[in-house]
Amino acid sequence: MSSQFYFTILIALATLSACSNESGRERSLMRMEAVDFSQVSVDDDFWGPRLQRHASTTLAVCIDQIENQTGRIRNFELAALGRGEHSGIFFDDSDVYKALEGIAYSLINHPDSALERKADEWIDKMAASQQPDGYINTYYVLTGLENRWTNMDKHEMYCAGHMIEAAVAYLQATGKRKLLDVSIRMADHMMDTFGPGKRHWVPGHEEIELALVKLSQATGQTKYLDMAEWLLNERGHGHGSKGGDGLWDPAYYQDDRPVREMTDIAGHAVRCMYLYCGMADVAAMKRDSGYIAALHRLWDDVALRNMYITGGIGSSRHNEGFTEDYDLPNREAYCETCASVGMVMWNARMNRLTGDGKYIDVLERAMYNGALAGISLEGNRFFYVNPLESDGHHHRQEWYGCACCPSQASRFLPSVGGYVYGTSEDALWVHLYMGNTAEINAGGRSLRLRQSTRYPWDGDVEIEILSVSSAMPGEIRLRIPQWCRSWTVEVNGRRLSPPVDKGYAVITGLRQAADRIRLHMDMPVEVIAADPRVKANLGKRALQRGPLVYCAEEIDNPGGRSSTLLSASDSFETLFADSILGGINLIRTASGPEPATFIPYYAWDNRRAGWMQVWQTFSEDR
Ligand code: FUB
Ligand code: ZN
Repeated sequence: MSSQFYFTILIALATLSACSNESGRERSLMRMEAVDFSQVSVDDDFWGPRLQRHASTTLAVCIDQIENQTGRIRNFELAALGRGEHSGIFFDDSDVYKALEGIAYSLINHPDSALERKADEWIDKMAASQQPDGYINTYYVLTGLENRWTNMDKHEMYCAGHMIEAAVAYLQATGKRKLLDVSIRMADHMMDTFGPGKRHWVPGHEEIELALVKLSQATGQTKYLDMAEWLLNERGHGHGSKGGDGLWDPAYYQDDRPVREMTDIAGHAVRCMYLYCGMADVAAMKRDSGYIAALHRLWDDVALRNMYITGGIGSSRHNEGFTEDYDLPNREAYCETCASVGMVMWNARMNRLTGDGKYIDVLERAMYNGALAGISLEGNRFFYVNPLESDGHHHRQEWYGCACCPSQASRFLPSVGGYVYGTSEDALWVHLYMGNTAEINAGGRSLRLRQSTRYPWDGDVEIEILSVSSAMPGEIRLRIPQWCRSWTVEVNGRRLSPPVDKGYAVITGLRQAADRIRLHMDMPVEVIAADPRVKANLGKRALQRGPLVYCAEEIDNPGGRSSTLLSASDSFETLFADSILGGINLIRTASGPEPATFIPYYAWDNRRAGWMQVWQTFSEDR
């Protein structure tokens, strides 16, 4: 199911009864609530070591880069003094906020008082740099406050949005609200300056919209939600197009038409993702079916015509975004890490709006492939661009001049626990399979459960209800991934045949703590053909097993690229190799004279440099 490959095509435009622009805010349209990262402690053999390395290595790399190798913290110190030279790019503050958000998530699984002190120290410096009127942005404080709010492209609201996200995460993780108070003052400053009857404004890089919704939820103040909606509705009316640097047309900024009229993804990929997240959040709270209809159109355009098999998006380096439908070159693919993380964020929201598992299928694809490839196995190097083919010269780096992707990886990895579960009135939703203990407080009930699994290496999952404060939820909904063709489920050893609703097996009749659910999903190697309109993949096939897309690397295939040829008569064997790449399931062709070897795409470029390719030449017979 994507533009780049065939699977079952699911186009299910939800029909919504809510009226456009209805003002009632009594109830969100979201079909379910996410279970916050702070309630889920992830500890399995796949994610556990990654989260550990994130805490021990990734954050240390980011902190070192932010404090010592670059002047990002110095910018805050100078801005607090009100004098000095700004260093770096005008939106570098955002990397500090994103790393801080990553620290907040990390503190849940890895409490660390020294790290928390570091975060508090950063927050003190941020707060000290805030201007008396609430404005905060080191670039303009140090280069001339008189120029602030004159150029839509200068990311002032983007930086503010990342600050708000960090503030909300840090409050959830630690209970400390100093940065939240700073954020409130900045949000109030923005609302004093812009809004109905005040100045027009179109943020050139979205992010503030979703952040204002978070701020609204954290403070209970609907005015921030209203501001998010106002900003979304500013787009497409000519208010922003004169403010940029003149390099790009309005479509690059998603400012060429009102958001509710959008039909096709266009322009810069990360901006699109953050925009769609903001639209979904506002639509849910405002019960706006116009936004939701636009999101469904956009989702089809992304998932069916513009997405790589890795869940990556954005084929063009030129605009860090889109060209035309089905233009999905492999070697030149841009697939920015931030955009894959954006796909995770947006699809989580679409799932919450609709209760449809197809969004988690895309989320999982982006999470395990496009996004996870963005960070090295040791956690100390990052990809910005994620091609699906390389001649051996594309490598992760410790940092980038524009460091949006390293800081994105630093907040994405430890946030994965927040995508595992959802709750609705009388149901617990299990979206993703990863080992964790969760303490879920929702609907007046507190539920403790343990999920155990070797996923993504096999498809066996056990969920044990450890305790429940009152009656069990009426339903437990287990996602049956789209890649899975055959599965079974047992409760307390008894095989069930539950109904499946929009990709979820609906288990009812659970009564008590100690109830145990076992899900088995067959996980064979799948040979995937691209949509024939993707010229780059004509005559090629890719391998996928469970949620993981596989690739061939030179080091495992010394016979050269031609040795990875796939044919219709191939059979495959899988082999868990615990000494390779941190422990992976290899795939080998079990037929043909010279077996070819394939590794998960996320793990490429962690050994000796060499060529890599996801799509292999295919012939009907060998
Ligand atoms: O402009 C901020 C971030 O830097 C964007 O999201 C990335 O694409 C990179 O350009
Ligand atoms: Zn990035």
